[in-house]
Amino acid sequence: MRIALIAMSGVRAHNPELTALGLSLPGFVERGKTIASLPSLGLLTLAALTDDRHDVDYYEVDDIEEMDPLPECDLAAFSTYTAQAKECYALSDRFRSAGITTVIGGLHVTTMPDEALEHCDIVVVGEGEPVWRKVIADVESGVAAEIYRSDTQFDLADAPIPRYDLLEPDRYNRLTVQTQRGCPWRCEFCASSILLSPRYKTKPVNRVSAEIEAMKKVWPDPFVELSDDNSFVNKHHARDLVAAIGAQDVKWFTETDISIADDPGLLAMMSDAGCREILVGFESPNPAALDGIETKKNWKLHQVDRYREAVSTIQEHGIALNTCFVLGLDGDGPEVFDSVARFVDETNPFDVQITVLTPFPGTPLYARLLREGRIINPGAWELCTLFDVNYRPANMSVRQLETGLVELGRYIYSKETTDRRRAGFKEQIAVGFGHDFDRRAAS
Ligand code: B12
Repeated sequence: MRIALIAMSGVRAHNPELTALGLSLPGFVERGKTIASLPSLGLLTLAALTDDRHDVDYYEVDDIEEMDPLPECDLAAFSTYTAQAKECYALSDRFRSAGITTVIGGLHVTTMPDEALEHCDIVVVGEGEPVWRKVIADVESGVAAEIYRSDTQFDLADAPIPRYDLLEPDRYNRLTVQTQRGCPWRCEFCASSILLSPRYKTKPVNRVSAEIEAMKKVWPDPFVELSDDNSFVNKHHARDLVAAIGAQDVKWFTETDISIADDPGLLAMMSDAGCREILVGFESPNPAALDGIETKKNWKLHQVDRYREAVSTIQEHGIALNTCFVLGLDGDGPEVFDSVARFVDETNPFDVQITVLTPFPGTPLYARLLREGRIINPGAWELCTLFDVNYRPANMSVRQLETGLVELGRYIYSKETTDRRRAGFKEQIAVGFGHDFDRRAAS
């Protein structure tokens, strides 16, 4: 069979003020360019599980109109997140009209399989690895079911090496490797790999090394983004992982939680091993807003007192920190915009990410807000961009949240504030690295 693997691969924001701001402010543009150039690791992974008998082509689609004519294939396999789900459906409809069988997988359809089935022949719910070969075999023999569920948890020790060779490396400024799925914390709003793997699980480090080596065959000196949700939960595994990545001599980025600041030994190892930046969800500087967002142990509430110290501890190790804030949490009112600005001014994280609370389908947040009648337009998946407001905040108006996001963005991403923050970061590196700091800051 000829199989077209099609990644919905755009970045989206519908709020026109924010889009205009994004066009003019370096902070948004830089991050936008970085993330917009990531390939679909899910599809590259499935490609690796596809028997050589089949021909596999990999496509990324930002504008569905541009996929004209449709590629010739027997099976079109789509991967999408929520924001582009409707675009994915429209494209799948076109393939079906052309008589081509379609299958959709990924986080969105995992939570909305019946909706997806209105637009495709087959939906895969959950992790793709356990069922992908069966899907292909059943399509080939004409007996495919409508829904395949990967009920058994996939063991990452069996992870195949993603087919990086299908990529044109010039199109990307970084490539991804995944070292774990799931997260021990249960943040109410999280719509990430926890939807696929309720259990926290890690990939053996020798597999991670093998994947980076495969990546280096197509891009000898890659910048690696770990597409993890929380890389360093198990600090023993973390040490092995960091040592293995360090042996690959690459620069890398990952996402983790604030407990990393408790482990200066690990931070030092990460710094030596080429870690250039980590992203950590701070969510809000305000304890009242953090209360209850981590639904298991209220863990995030108990971290807030050490937020400030954590920023300097991490950055003194020469690792840039991207502090992420979620605006519009139930415990935050309009004062949150000033609080975030103040926190950022006083602590100087290298990067700051501000997004609005977003009820993604499949999350406890979505269920709660729906129950409370606070979702403005249920099913408006195109607004699940992290920048568009589609719910009624508890302690401010929708307009206040929209305006507050834009104004805070205007402040945080202005050249002046960015330069000041980055100068502060350099000073923090100097604390950690003394006279070596120019070399460190430049690398
Ligand atoms: C890389 C990435 C991107 C890349 C995506 C590249 C691509 N085309 O896949 C880019 C930059 C394009 C991107 C864009 C966006 N992203 Co993004 N992104 C990520 C990131 C960092 C890593 C994802 C990843 O690589 N996962 C690893 C792979 C292996 O997992 P997977 O894709 O889920 O695939 C597995 C299964 O889902 C399944 N599967 C997936 N597809 C298919 C297809 C078939 C046929 C089958 C059988 C199985 C299958 O099998 C795979 C293996 O088990 C995550 C955050 C994170 N740390 O995970 C956010 C994340 C996925 N992004 C998110 C968001 C919000 C966005 C944007 C809306 C941002 C914006 N404003 O534009 C857009 C949406 C684009 C869209 N298509 O809707 C959210 C999505 C939440 C949701 N449920 O929708 C996440 C979780 C981050 C967050 N803060 O919550 N993103």
